[in-house]
Amino acid sequence: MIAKLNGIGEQALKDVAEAGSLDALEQVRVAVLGKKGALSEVLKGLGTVTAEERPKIGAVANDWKRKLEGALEDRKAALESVALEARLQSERLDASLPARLPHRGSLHPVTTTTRRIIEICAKLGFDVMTGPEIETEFLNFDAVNIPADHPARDMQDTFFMGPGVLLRTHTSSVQMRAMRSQSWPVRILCPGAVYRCDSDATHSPMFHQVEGLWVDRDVKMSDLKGVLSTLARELFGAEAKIRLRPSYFPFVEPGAEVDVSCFQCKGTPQSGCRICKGTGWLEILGAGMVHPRLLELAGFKDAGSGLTGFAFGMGVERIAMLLHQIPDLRLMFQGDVRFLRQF
Ligand code: 2U9
Repeated sequence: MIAKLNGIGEQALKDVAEAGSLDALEQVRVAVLGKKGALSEVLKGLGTVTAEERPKIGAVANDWKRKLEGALEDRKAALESVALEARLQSERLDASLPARLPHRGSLHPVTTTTRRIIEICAKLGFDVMTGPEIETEFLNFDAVNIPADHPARDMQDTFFMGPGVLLRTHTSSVQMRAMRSQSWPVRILCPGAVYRCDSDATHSPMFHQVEGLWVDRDVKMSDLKGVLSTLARELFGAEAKIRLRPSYFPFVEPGAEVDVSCFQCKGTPQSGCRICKGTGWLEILGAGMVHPRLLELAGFKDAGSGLTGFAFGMGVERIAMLLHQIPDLRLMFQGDVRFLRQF
C-alpha cells in the first residue's frame, strides 16, 4: 500500500510540474486529492490492513498530501505569475504615442471660393452686401429689366412662394435694393444662395452666386475688363487671360460672356485638353454695362448725366468645380464626408 501511495505521489508531483495551465493544474489536484481522487481510493483499503501498519500508512498518506498541496500551491503561483506577465505584455500602453486627434471639420468649397472672390474684390474696393432669399417678383424681375414675357419668368425656372413673391433666381435684386436705397457711387459685391427649377450634373435647384456692381461717373467697359482680369489672375494664376464674347443679359447692354484661358493647357487649343475640351478657354461669368433702364429705375436723384456702371455675375459652384476639378455639381450638396474631407 505504501508502495502504491509512493507511486501515486511521485506521478502526481510530475503531473503538477507539467501542468501548463491553471485548469490543467486543477484537474491534477482533483485526480489525486479530490474525494474520489487516487489517494482517497487507496486509503479506502485502510480497513484491510493491520492495526500496526495503519498509522504508518496514514503517516505516508498525510506526508504525500502535504507535499502535493505544497507543490500545487507553488505551481499555481508560478502559473498565475506567467499569466499576469502575459496580460501585462498584451495590455502594455505606450504613453509616448501621440494622442488620436478629434476630426476637424473643414470649410466647404463653395464657402472657400466665395470668400476668395470677396477677398480679391475687397482689394479693388468692393463692399459686401447681402439681401433676402425670398424676394418680390418686382425686384427679382421687373426692376432688372426682365419683362413679364421673358423666358426666365417661366414657372418652370422660378420657385414662386405666392403671388408676386418668389425665391430669388439671382442676387441682382440685392444690387437693385442697394441702388434704390443708397446714393452713388456704388461698388458692391453680392454673394448668396439663389434658386432655379433646374437639376442635373451642372444645375442644382439651389446654387450660389456672386454678383458685382460698380456705378459711378464715367465707369467704362475697360474698367470692367480691368476688374475681371485681376479677378481671373488672382483665382486661376498669374498667367490667366480673359476674353469677352458678346452675349445678351436683360440687365446689361452691351453684355458679354467671359472666358478665362485654360489653366491646364495654358490656352493652347490643339493639345486636346480634357478641362477645356481643346478650346483653350473656360467660361467663368457673365458681365456687361448696366442697362440705362436699371439706372433709371434705381432713381439716383443727384446723378445728373454721365452716371454709368458695370456688373458681373458668376456661379460659385462652377468656379469651385473648375478650381478643384470637381466632376459633378451634385457632389457639392450631398454632404458626403469622403468628398468634403478632400478640402
Ligand atoms: C444689376 C445690374 C446688372 C449682373 C450680371 C450676369 C451678367 C451673368 C450669370 C452667370 C452665371 C448668372 O450664375 S449664373 O447663371 N450672370 O451672366 N450677371 S451681368 O448684372 C446686373 C445685376 C444687377 C442692378
